[in-house]
Amino acid sequence: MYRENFMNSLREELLSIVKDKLTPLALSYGYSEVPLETNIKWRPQVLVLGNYSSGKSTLINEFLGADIQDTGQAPTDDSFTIITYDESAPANSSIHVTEERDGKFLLNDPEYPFETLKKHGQRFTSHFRLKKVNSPFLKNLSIIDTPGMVDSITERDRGYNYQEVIGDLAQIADLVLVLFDPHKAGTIREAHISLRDTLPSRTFEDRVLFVLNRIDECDSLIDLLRVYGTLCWNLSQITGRKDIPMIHLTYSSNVITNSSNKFDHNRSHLSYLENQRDELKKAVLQAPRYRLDHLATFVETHGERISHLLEALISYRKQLRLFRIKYTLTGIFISLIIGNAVGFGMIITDKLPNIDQYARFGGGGILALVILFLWMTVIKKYSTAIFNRKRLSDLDKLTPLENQTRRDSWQAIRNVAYEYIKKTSGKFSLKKIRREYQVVCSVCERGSKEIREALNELSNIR
Ligand SMILES: Nc1nc2c(ncn2[C@@H]2O[C@H](COP(=O)(O)OP(=O)(O)O)[C@@H](O)[C@H]2O)c(=O)[nH]1
Ligand SMILES: [Mg+2]
Repeated sequence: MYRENFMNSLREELLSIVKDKLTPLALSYGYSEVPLETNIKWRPQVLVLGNYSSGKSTLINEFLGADIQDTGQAPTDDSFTIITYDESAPANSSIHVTEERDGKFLLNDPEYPFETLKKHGQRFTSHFRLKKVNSPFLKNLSIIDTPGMVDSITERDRGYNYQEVIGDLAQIADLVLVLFDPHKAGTIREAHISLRDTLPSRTFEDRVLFVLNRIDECDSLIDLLRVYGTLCWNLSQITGRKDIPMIHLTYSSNVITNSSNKFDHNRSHLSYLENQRDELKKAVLQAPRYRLDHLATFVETHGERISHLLEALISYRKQLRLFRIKYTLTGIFISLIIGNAVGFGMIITDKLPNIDQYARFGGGGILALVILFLWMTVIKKYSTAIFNRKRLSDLDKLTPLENQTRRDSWQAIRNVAYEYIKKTSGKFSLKKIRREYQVVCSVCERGSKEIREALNELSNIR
């Protein structure tokens, strides 16, 4: 209970940092079109991915304790289903779907974090739905069941970009389960590419759990080891890493007790792996804890990027200020030279003899003022436009990019900086932006340190 309260208050605190400190800046500088907290304000979420028939829905049904999702050998269910808790349902009633909603509702209700998925179009909307279930398993998390990956189905057949949808959902999710089955241990490229491209690289390993499911279908222990080896090999080929990620080996005992022909195999080794299902269940129930890590990384990543953006804008604004000072001084200098030259010229050459000396000198002064006026209005506008054009064409000079982290964050915000400078032509207050920069820096430095300390403290609480 104490641990739960601690986690809730930490979660609230992190959300309020995002809401109060980062979102106002993200919106005003065009870093994001929707409040940053849109995707993370809801319950912790577990995304279940995998080939079709790898047993995603069966596994989910087992977690929930009832047949909530359709299952079957053929690719039956081609929808993305959000399965969430129904608090209003009586606790003692049998586990069942208490309410169903369609994609249109789900994408438009601000209570849910799926607003950003609207862009995937009508076909996606009709393959997106919500089920409310009164299963206690869902008390602190929601599950997203997905249609399986089928190599023969192209994006055009689906009518929406599957990989992009997976990528967007993975960003929202706190934990991603990737399921394989012994028959198709090699076809994981599609899922992996979406995950790799969308999850920040440093969170990838923490957030993704690989599961080799349906291991009861391996004829023997040797067969299982062969399949496991193939999967490891494929994973290392795709991830480009030599170390092998943890792979949970599991199967659904409900299914094998229901199908008699499975008893032919020599499956004595399965008894050693019996506990794996529970381990996996435990790991999934950790989703609220992953949510905190996710939030902490979210604060760090966005804080870092926004501070980088402000830093670039400050650097641009300073260069513009220097340009303006130099420009004004040059204008004063030129107008004084020309005014004086004309004044003295008229005196020396003794042109206009009926006008006295002071008036001739005054004439030079007026000419100087006219030149300065033109310099500071028409010519200034033109020169500033040239200055801006030059800066925009060489934007990378605005910020030092000494290491990969800096280059990555610059990549994420370069375009935002470009659009903001273009839109404002540099008419923004240096003082204000400096103040905002201080705020974000304090979030990045002090905030994230305190968050990590709190997370460490949390792992010490039983
Ligand atoms: N033998 C065996 N069959 C399973 C297991 N899990 C699921 N199945 C069967 O595999 C088929 C596909 O399962 P389903 O959950 O619909 O897969 P999904 O397409 O990934 O959602 C169904 O007929 C299940 O009964 C398992 O662990 N062992
Ligand atoms: Mg399914």
